[in-house]
Amino acid sequence: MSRIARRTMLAGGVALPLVAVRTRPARAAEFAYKFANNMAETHPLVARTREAAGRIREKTGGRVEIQVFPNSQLGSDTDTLSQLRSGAVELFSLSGLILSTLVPAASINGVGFAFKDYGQVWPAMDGALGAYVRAEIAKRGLYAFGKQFDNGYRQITSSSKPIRTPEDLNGFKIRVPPSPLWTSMFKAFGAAPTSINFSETYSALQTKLVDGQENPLAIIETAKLYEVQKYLTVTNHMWDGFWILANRKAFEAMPADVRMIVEGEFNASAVQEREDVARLNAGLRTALEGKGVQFLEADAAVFRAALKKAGFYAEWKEKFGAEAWKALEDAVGGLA
Ligand code: X2X
Repeated sequence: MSRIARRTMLAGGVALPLVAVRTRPARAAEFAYKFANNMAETHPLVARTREAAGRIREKTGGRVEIQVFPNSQLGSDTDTLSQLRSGAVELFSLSGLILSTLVPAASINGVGFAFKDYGQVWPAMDGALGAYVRAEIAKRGLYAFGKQFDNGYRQITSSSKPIRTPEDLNGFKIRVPPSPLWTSMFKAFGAAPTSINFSETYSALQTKLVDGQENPLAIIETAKLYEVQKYLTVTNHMWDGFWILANRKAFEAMPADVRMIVEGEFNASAVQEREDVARLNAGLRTALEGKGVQFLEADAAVFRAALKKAGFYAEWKEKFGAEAWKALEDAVGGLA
């Protein structure tokens, strides 16, 4: 109710106490934060994020109100990362590989064929390798929560031809997310990669600006990429996850006990989302085949040998530096 309206009422001699005519909630949240992500509404990351927000509201007695914006509603990943840094967005889940444009070490988990399986992924990312990356993130004014959401093992899709061997990638026009490691990797395969944010990927495939892309099955399904792609090659060429990032000033504006609730609930949701993705994966091949996608098996050893021959591992060992490379090899064994 505006001040003028209130005055009018008083002038009119209405005896209602002011509190009875308030139209806004009794108490606005002390911390009203935005959480951005690039996932379709149907991806488990979105539901788990909303659940975390609900538990946080409850456990903080309404002091913290987190509004979730899926589907790159607040902008592309590149754009949202800028907003996170400026504080226009307070929370954002982002692939470490894209974050590497700001924090170079954050793409370390994307080194081709590094993680044999999830039995290597989670101990590393929840352990020493993840701690190393989080410390690097902290140097850039951002705060990364302890647990990551799973994105998944990435697979190559194509609308133009089946990809069976690294030679099939020769000159292949493929969308990759904006990140030097992705571009380097697909150049090493001999492909012609173009950096495109996820928010533009469906239309880039639909208009044939590019012929292919690579993503985990859960995204190919929930973002409906199967509508514009025909073949899927099971390469498992990289494992990718989403850091849950906070603008550090916004995070530290909350008292310590509130921060603990916020991070604790997001971490709990991240662990549940990992299980959701694992469960989804079990049925996704059949589901996607049912939608007309043709699956092909790839010999990972042949793809890996192609990267090695092109000097990919040597290049990235040099770029990441000895400390980061050791943290990775401690987790997955010798690479180069
Ligand atoms: O941009 C992609 O391909 C996605 C959705 O997997 C990431 O966020 C890295």
